[in-house]
Amino acid sequence: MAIAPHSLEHLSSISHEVAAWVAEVAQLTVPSAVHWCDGSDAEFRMLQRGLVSSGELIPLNESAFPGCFLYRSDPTDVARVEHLTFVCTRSRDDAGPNNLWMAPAEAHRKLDDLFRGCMRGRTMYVIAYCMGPLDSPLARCGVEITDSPYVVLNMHLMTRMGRAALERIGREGSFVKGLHSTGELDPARRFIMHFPEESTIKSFGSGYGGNALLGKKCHALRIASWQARREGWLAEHMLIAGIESPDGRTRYVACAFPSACGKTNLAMLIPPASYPGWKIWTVGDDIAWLHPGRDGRLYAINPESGYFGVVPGTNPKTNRNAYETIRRDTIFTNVALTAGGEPWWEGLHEGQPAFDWRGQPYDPANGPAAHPNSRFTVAAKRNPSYTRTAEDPDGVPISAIVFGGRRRTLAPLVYQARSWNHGVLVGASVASETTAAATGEVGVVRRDPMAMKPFAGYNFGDYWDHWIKVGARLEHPPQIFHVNWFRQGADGKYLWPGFGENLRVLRWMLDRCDGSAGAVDTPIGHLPGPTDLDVHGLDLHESTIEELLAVDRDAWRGEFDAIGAYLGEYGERLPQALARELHESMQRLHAR
Ligand code: SAT
Ligand code: MN
Repeated sequence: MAIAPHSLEHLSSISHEVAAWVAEVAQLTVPSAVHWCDGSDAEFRMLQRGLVSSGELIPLNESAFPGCFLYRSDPTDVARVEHLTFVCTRSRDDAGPNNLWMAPAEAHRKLDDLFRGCMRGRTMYVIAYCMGPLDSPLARCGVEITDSPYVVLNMHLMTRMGRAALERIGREGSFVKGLHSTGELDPARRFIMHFPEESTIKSFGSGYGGNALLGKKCHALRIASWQARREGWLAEHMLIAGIESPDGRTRYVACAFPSACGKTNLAMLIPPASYPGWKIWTVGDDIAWLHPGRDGRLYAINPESGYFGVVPGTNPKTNRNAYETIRRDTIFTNVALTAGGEPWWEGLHEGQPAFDWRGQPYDPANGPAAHPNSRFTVAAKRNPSYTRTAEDPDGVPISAIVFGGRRRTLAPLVYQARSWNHGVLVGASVASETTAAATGEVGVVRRDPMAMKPFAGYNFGDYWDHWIKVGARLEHPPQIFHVNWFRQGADGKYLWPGFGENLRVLRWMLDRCDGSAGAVDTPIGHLPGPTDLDVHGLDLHESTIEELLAVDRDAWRGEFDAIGAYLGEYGERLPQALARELHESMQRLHAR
């Protein structure tokens, strides 16, 4: 078997390390062929054709959805598997109570046993990729080896991959190693292992999303968060959006919400008719790498170049940009199908499903037609609100950081932290109801600090300490806020209209950054006073606005007891500065 990169033969700069690792993996996994991905359109089309002829990809109605395909994953393999995801550091404490841990030697042994001979009769693909613009000093590279052509197609859409990335690795010499095989898709033989000290990922037994597209959560969050701590930056689960106001200024925000809580919708927001002259630009919808800049501000790049977004609920009203983006050149995973060969999902409000996400004739008795975690994969450039600043090697300056969760009660629509360190406490205290993005019960409130619970590659105590240190280096730190779009009334209906109207809340934040908007001081932070938030033209009763902006001291005391107990789990690793912020917040809540 030839393992030399035939198609890239003339490339003199292939790193010896890459070549040696590929040879080592080929020896372990015994593929029948090795394909070095060049990242070209021709390669993309060739792989697409192959998957169509094997029946794994279904071409969708070509006139309504040109260049679009449906992929059905194994029904047991439809979401991230947090209970099978491990951080394998030498010291268990370095992984922290926030991660499942396994000793590196044991994890390697376990996974190598699974990988041994697993690619027999299959092609092994070598995907060199760059997370971030190819010419950015803030970008970092990796190589994913996989036996899944579906993964290769997704990586084509989501990352800058192939020849140029391989060249950069050749120049730099360093890269993250990601080894992936779908194996037999047996949930009992499925593991996602991270070795941050070795910049290595091993993922076996799943072909889905964050389990298998190793550039995404595995590299750009878990491994990168570890690298970032060493190098003095932050790798975060955040969208990045530019907000252009009628005066022509564009200011950037980075927002951390858990999976399936509306990051993509906010990043692609279309201003309501009552906001003429405003425009939202999408820099990223899922991950931000944040670096202190020379001017004392915080700069962000989006390491990805495509979206892996939740499909259900997407329609012209909730997200017109996404709705238009995914009408061409998109891979749909686990959506339903109409009789006319068009994709269908709950919340589309047009057409009828004929086949559900498993490919069975649709019967409402079997549950939703599209899987609740069904996804679209599409290149970012397809998005009408895509901005070239996403390619800026230096990133975009961040004015505000926004944390948020999905909370039926308690958390008000918006509040502002008093300082950077208070903001770190606000982020560390985030709790949210679980969603279909991960396997497990949906709708249970759990602590999800900075929306990073499933993604921080090390001990949260050390992570918060790192946040505090990064803040101390910023002469002009972003203001930090918390939002909750999901507050419900006693009748179970959402109190806030959400979607485009969220711009009203963003506007208050930007005005706070400028010092031009009012606020009232409360024990949890600064909230808009009754006249500070623009609710003009919204059909909202005064009492609803009051409810949205209320701080129930008794309920918050209970919440802070829970936050204190949670932070206490980090023991010695909990930074002093954060313990102090917690103490002061408690004092404010108990003061009369
Ligand atoms: O499956 S992914 O991890 O890529 C998407 C998500 O859960 O945010
Ligand atoms: Mn995500």
